[in-house]
Amino acid sequence: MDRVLVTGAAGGIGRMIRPLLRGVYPVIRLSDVVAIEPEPGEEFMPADLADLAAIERICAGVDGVIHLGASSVEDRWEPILTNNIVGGYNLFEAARRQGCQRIVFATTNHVVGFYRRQRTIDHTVMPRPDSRYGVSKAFGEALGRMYADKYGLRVLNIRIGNVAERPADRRRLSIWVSPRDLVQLMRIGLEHPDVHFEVVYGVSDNARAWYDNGNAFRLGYAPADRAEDHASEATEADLALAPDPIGEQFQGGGFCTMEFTGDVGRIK
Ligand code: 15L
Repeated sequence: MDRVLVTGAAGGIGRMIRPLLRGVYPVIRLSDVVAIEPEPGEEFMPADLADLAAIERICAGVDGVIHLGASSVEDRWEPILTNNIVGGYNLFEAARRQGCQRIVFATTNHVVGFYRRQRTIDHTVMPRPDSRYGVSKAFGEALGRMYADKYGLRVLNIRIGNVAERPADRRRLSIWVSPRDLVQLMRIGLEHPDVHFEVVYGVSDNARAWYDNGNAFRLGYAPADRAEDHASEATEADLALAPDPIGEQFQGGGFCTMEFTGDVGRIK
C-alpha cells in the first residue's frame, strides 16, 4: 500500500484515526468537502461524494480506501440518499474504474440495531436496520458484496459500534471501540491476504458485547482495549440520561426509539 485514501477525513472518526495512520503507509490522501490542513505524510484533495467525476479523481493512484464519508447518524431521507446511497455507489464505482483493489467500508451497528440485547449476533445475521441511516449502510454492505463478487475488489465491512477514547455510557460498554483497535481492523482490511468480502464488528475487547466477533479474530484481530476497565464511569453516566423504555430493549438504543410506533412486542 503506497497511497491510502480516507474519505470523510474531517469527521469525528477521521480526526481520531489520522494520527494513528500517519507513517503506517507512505501517503495518506485525505478527502472531505471541508478543508483539512495536511500534516507530513498526508495530502488533501477536496471532493463531494455526490460528484462521481470528483470521486474518480481522488481514487486515482490509490491502493486502498477507508470510506468514512457519509451521514453518520439518523437524518431526513434526502441527505442519507445523497451522501450514503449515491455517495456509496460513487465511491465503489470510482474505485473500480481507477483500479483500486481494497475498500474498508465504515458501516454501523445500526444495520443490526433491532436485535434485542439478549441476543448475541455474529457477522452472518440478517440485517435488521433501526433507521434510514442503518438501511443506507446495509445498502453499502450489499454494494461491497457486488463489487467483490463481480469485479474482484477486496472489501472489509466494519460494523462500528461507537468510537471514542472511552465508553460514554452503559450501552457503549457493549459496543465501544477505541481508535487504536479500530485502526487495527482497518489495517486488516487493507493488508490481509485473504480478504474477499468480510463483515466484522468494530468493537474492542468488551465483556458485555452483543457480538460474536469470531470473524474478526479469525482474521487476526487482537483488540488491545477493554470497555470493562471504564465500567464504573460509564454506568454512572447513565444516571444523567432520560429513561428510554424502547431503546433499552434493543442493541441500536435510541435509534430504535426515534419515530417508533405501535407494539414493541412484535419485535422478537
Ligand atoms: C453510529 O453509527 C454513529 O455514527 C455514532 O455517532 C453513534 O451514534 C453510534 O452509532 C452508536 O450507536 O452509539
